[in-house]
Amino acid sequence: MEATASLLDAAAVGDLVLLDPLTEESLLHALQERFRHRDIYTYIGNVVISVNPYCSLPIYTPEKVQEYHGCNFFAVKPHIYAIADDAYRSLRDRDRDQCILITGESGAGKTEASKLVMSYVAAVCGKGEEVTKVKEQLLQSNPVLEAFGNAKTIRNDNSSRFGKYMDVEFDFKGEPLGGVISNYLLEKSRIVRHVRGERNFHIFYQLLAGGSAELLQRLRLRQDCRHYGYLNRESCSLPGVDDAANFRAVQNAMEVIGFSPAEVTALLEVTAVVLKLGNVQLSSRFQASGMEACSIPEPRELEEICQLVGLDPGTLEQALCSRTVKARDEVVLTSLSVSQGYYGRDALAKNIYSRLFDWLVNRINTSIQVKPGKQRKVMGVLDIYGFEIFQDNGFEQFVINYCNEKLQQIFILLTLKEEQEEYIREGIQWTPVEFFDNSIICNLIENGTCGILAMLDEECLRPGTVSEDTFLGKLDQVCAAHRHYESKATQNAKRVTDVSLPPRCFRIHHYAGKVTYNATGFIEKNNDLLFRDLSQAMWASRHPLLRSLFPEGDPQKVSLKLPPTAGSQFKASVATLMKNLYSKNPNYIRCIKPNETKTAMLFTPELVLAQIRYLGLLENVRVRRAGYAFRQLYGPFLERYKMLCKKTWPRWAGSERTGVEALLAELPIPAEELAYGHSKLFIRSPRTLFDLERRRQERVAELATLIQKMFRGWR
Ligand code: AD9
Ligand code: MG
Repeated sequence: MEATASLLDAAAVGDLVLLDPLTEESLLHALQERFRHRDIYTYIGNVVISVNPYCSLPIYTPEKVQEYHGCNFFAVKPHIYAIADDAYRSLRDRDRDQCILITGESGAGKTEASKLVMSYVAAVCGKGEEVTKVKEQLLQSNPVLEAFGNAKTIRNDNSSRFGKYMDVEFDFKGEPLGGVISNYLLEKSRIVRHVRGERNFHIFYQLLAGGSAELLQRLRLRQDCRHYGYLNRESCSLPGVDDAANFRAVQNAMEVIGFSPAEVTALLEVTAVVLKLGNVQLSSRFQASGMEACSIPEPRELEEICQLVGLDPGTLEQALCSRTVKARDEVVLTSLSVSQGYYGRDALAKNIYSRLFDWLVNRINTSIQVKPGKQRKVMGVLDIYGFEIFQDNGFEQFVINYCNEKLQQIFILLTLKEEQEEYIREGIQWTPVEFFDNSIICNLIENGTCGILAMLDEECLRPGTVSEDTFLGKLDQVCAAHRHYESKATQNAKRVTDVSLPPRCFRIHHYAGKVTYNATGFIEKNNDLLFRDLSQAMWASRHPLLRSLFPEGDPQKVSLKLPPTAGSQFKASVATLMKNLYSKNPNYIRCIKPNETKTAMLFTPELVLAQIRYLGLLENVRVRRAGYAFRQLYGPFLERYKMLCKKTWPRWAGSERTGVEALLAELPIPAEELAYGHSKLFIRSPRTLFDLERRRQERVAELATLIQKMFRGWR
């Protein structure tokens, strides 16, 4: 039992529930010591903390899979395979749907962790031709989604720019049937802009590096990525990354999933359109009326786009350079300025790509979905962006942190629920514990009419001039008294002078810390509008895939209703996700990034400490040992400690439980420290367990000396 094997060396504790004393420092110290010994995994109960080693460790071999297959969770070293195995067996044998929630900041190892879980489960969940095919399809969804949804960022060379939740479905024998993937909030702004040193989504570089001459010609693409305005002109390739080989892997993966050659071609054609849109240059021209207008002086790129997707160049040009406005019964065509034209062009590229990504997820789902009516058990894996606190935090950080706030809420609810259920199962009295309930922060953001998201929507819908200032004014009116909200106005009222807020900012006190959000861009990003002329132009295309991405472009279906805002869509999908997670048995993997430089085996304490806070690990331990810090089945407990009592040593003839009772009755342990459940013993504080362990070690030493003496006597 690794969890208590070396308890007297607190730094090497495999389960932080047993830390004593429990402080941020002791937690940090324990993780650092374990990391120094290359133990990257540590538990908090059945929560796994994973510290990214940034180098390959020999702990994911087929032998390791065997070692953890069917293991006793607490009898082996902490490992991600142990949690995967425990979750899988609980699903298969006890019919409990599972979810695996993976959180952590960018580069902490979430995506790697999700792949390790999936590959472990794939390795142990059945054989046979049909099953192998399903497994292959499920696993091959990764390279495809990573190609289209991941990019190199400063923090991570393979950063997921979308949130992903995948339900894998199993039959009653525990063999996989298929699955469903949901995606959240793709960072589409990356399509048109990325900071120096980062890249656009991998697929563009992969396509240019790996596409055959024939394919590129067909897509009217040039191989040199520096030719494309949306791609990084400085560095197209990445050290250690073979974009061409990855493209072949993506093509192969699509084939395995079941994409037809025509679908792959259509997908790549639309991808090429996005890339080429970035090269459509606009310039200003003066009309006869003297008004400035926008035009496309060099039509080649535009014409090629139109050839690719069956569009009339005149239609696209008009949609890019002008806008139809309805005034009373008249339809007037007004010319756009060059900057408006570029704004529309970029909005179009972002919209095409993000809708294409949604299409891709749906297409994969069509292949892997399970036929209705089949009985199934489900294991969900969530790989989603962690809490973000940057120098400058915008709308994206706001929604990401909202999502994390919800995950923290569900974590507390589920952990407490699980604890409670275990106590009820074991027939032990449950006394509720004090913990920080973050629903007050969730409410501040999502409350129906007076939450921040609702007020933002209201501003977006209001006719007339709306701006971030009016939005902030409204927030101040409604939220001023909220404990977790702070703005210039509330600071003035409360005469807070310590950390002043920059202009146009508000601050939220999240469970993981205070975050200052800059409201600039909130309204535009929440609105996420695409000029109607552009969606109508796309719908006019003869390319079935492109056309299907813009159903609202059908002139017959012109609706006066505004589409749902980005914030309200996100809120709705988070609500669905929470409902889904709440119905399952949760398993947590909390990932930590130990350094900023992606250096192998380097641990920067300040950086880890910040994450211990963001991840709420201390709260995690507190909730976890809310009632009793330690619990174990009577059998293994008696086996380990029976030497401490003459009655139970070397053998106890009665039941395991009476043996444990007899053993503990001999020791000076206060009664309130212990509780006897139906199958398990519960110990309230870690100290009692340490004490038992110390006694055991002393007894082992005594016995060893005794045996030595006996040997000497014999000789
Ligand atoms: V992001 O929020 O998507 O930007 P992730 O997903 O948390 O981020 P990712 O899993 O992509 O991070 O890990 C980043 C890099 O760390 C990987 O590309 C690996 O090089 C490295 N890594 C992560 N986990 C492990 C591991 N268990 N062993 C070795 C690892 N290397
Ligand atoms: Mg990732």
